[in-house]
Amino acid sequence: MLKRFYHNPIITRNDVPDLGPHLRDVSSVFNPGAIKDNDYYHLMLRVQNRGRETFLMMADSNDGVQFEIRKETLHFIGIENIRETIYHIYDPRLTKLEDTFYILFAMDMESGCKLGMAKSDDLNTFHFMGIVSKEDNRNGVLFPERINGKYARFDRPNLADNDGITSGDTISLSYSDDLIHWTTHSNVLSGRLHYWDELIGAGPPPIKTNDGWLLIYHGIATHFQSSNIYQAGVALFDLDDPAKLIVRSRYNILEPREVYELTGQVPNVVFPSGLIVEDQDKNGTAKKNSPVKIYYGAADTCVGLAETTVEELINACDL
Ligand code: BMA
Repeated sequence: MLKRFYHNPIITRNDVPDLGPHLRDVSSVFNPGAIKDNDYYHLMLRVQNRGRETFLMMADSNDGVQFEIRKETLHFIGIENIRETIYHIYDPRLTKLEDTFYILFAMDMESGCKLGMAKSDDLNTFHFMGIVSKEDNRNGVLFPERINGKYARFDRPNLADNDGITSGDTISLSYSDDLIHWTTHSNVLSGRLHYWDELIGAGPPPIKTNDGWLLIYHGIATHFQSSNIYQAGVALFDLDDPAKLIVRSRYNILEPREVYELTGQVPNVVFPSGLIVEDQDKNGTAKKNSPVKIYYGAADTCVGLAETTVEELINACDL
């Protein structure tokens, strides 16, 4: 139901500037965070070089389609104080909250995958805030406003069952008073075994609509022998109490179909991670007829753009 931009993919590895040996002829660029500010669109890209090392890079645009990638890699100031080895920092999600840009991202470390958090006032300088999850956790997305005075996020702990087998089939809601210490409030969305979304994780940060908090999430069908299929779906949560699921889509709204989604570093993947609502009211509520741009990683190799409206996304929940 999402409409792919006619000239997809909008960013490929050929667009990544040559920054010397560590960033020359890179392998892939995918899973970007996105934010619009002062009429400018910004992506935070995940770039992998030929050593399969990961870098984050910013890209800017005045139309949301043609991006120019900055000729520098991004550094979270202060992250060098972490003693443990960090292998990869990836899948950033961007939220503007009370005039500050916040970034939640996955950190592959010696002790497993955790959520890291950083902030920026200007999207030029970024400050590491800390590791903000204990257990194996990823796909953290910060709400763009406080809920009943508290900061809120969806996240996706990898829960271990009695046999110690971990599974990412549950999205949780967590609250915090200081953005650093988080407490899980409850599980809000579960995977549906045998169907399109057996394992799940939040996509871009939730958007506020008059009908509720709208969340695009990725679902993974794991019951095919040769490869998992990553798709996108949508769910709606209560505005005052986002622990309450109102409705979720029965069908996916985007699935791998185009060649650049079907083949690549990891085949059969669409992974939405950035979303921009074009029209909001003064309170940050998305207007129903607002165009929506969704940026997604395709096959862990390049960046696609899909377009829709708030209304279409809400309607998709009810199918
Ligand atoms: C997930 C994450 C994503 C990736 C996806 C498909 O588990 O690692 O970053 O895009 O798998 O490989």
